[in-house]
Amino acid sequence: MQANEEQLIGEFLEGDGAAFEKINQFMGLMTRYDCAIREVRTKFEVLNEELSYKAGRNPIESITSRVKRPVSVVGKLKRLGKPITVESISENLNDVAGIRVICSFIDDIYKVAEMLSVQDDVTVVQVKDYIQKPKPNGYRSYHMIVEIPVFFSEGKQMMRVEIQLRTVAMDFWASLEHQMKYKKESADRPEIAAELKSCAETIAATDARMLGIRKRIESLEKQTEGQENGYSAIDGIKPFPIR
Ligand code: 0O2
Repeated sequence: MQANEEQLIGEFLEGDGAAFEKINQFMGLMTRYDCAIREVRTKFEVLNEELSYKAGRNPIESITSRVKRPVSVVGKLKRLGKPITVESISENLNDVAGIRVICSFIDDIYKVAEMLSVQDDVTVVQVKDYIQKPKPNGYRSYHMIVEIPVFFSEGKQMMRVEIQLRTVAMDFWASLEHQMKYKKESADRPEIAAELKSCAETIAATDARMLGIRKRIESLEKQTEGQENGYSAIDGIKPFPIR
């Protein structure tokens, strides 16, 4: 926080030192969550870079992130019946730091999730696979809560980050569905909910078909490559080169 911001808040609180201290602690915690996001984002960027070099395509299309807004943090603590304190935030909330990883294909989601999980500074706290088991409304995504160490000036702190992995198509559905939730009166109507669910299923089927197409192309490329090298690449088994 900039010095003039501190001054402004101090003036706003009319010299209430205790409240000012709490705001300072809150801002400090939010900054630490922001740093945790950067650490996890870098891990995904590194994986994307390496996999793109190895496979000639990017498994990750884009990454977005956010630190939960103060009003949402307080709202969630209230909903959970937990104390509204700075300590309570890190004790009770897993999704203050959130990162969304948009992948090209369904198998990319599982590939990058697995590659992150096996890193020895990453602890997977929770996984919710809404791809294998979609929500009743049709929502699909792969959710993980991970804990990672972040090194600050006063030492190491374990920070939790919520990761949502989904395909471009799943993201398209979730973003529009999220927008329409705000128009509550129409979103609650069963025929609209059914239409939205049907769209989610069409999208899931399209995702599966796109993956099928990519796999067919890859297998054709392997065959051609094999023939060029004098190999026959049937079922991935490479016999001795034909002389
Ligand atoms: P925002 O603004 O995206 O942060 P919990 O976090 O455990 O208390 P829940 O619902 O059990 O609550 O967690 P879950 O299932 O892991 O979902 C958390 C996040 O997933 C939500 O965050 C949404 O971002 C997304 N999500 C879950 N279900 C849906 C859905 O049906 N539609 C859409 N569009 N997104 C969904 P927040 O906190 O709700 O909001």
